[in-house]
Amino acid sequence: MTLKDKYEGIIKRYRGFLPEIDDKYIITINEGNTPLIKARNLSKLINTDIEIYFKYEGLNPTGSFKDRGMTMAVSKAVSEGTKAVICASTGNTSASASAYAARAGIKSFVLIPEGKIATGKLSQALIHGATVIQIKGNFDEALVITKEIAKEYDVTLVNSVNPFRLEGQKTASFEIADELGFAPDYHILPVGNAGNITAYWKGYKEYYDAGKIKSLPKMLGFQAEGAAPIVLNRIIEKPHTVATAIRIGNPASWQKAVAARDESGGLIESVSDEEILKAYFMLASNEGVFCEPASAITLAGLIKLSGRGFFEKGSVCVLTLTGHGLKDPENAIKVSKEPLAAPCDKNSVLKIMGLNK
Ligand code: AN7
Repeated sequence: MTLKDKYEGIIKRYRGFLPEIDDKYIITINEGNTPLIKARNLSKLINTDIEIYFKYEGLNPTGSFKDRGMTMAVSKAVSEGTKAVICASTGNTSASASAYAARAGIKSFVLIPEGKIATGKLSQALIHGATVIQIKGNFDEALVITKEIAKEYDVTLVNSVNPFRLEGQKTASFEIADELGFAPDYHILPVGNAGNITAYWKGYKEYYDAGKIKSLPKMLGFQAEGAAPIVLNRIIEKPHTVATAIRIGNPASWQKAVAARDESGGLIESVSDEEILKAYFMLASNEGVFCEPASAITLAGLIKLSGRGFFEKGSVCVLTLTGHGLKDPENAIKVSKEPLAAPCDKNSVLKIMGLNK
């Protein structure tokens, strides 16, 4: 590969499908181009005859899919002379916004719900130099404050209500279609603020209109039972779930997600925290793929649907694993066996290994 062909992020790769941004304003950390991993052991384990692929978005520069949207939103903000960005976040948006702002040399302000974001994400916002403001409230309340500030002051809102965010995020659909050579039959996503499912559906439709794919997937979204406003069709004032990334009770892209569901002939349903954690452990321990609990909801959803005979034999099903497991090590340790302790000698270790004769 020559330097000319070097991968430089989603804006350059998918320029023809994105709002125009002059090269000199592009802020990229080479996001995107994430692996599409075929499941090796899971189909058998859950007794299904569908083909399962993981779009492993945890391998983006800040460890989540948010980077695809953030390169667009921050580049656009920089092109307009913005000096600061602001977001409310359950964690990943704040990690991404602060990293892209650091790279752009502008300020970032992030509002997060106190005590309810995974440690890895908090460490990211802090080390990238954001002004981190923990509020005694939830994400939905933080978003209201954030939107008001962005309206009244000279700071750019980079939550997914910023349309450039969704533009960037839709490129994941392009990558999947480019790699498979066709669109999957089903695409499963976690639904929090509902931006990503909206973006993926937009991406698939644009590729279809451009003649790049000949069919469209059915979009299948999943919310956690304690934070399932779209499923229950009402705002949840006090959302709760172990999957803190999607602890959201009033999604900003609510109607757009409903449209993606209905236009595609898909569904949005919920699963319990118990099902989420079971899928989380199953994925890591059987496929070697470590994602955060919110991402594992996709597998929990697949298992639920598969159990009631939802999928036709041979269907191709892509699951977006939205964030890396290392963001939330506490949950990983909680669902796993405890490490074993041994005195510092070989025989004791062999005994624990079951190899003592
Ligand atoms: C790992 O970071 O809302 O439905 O503020 O971090 O597009 O909101 C994160 C959301 C799924 C849900 N998986 O996506 C935030 C934030 C992970 C996430 C979602 C999020 P949307």
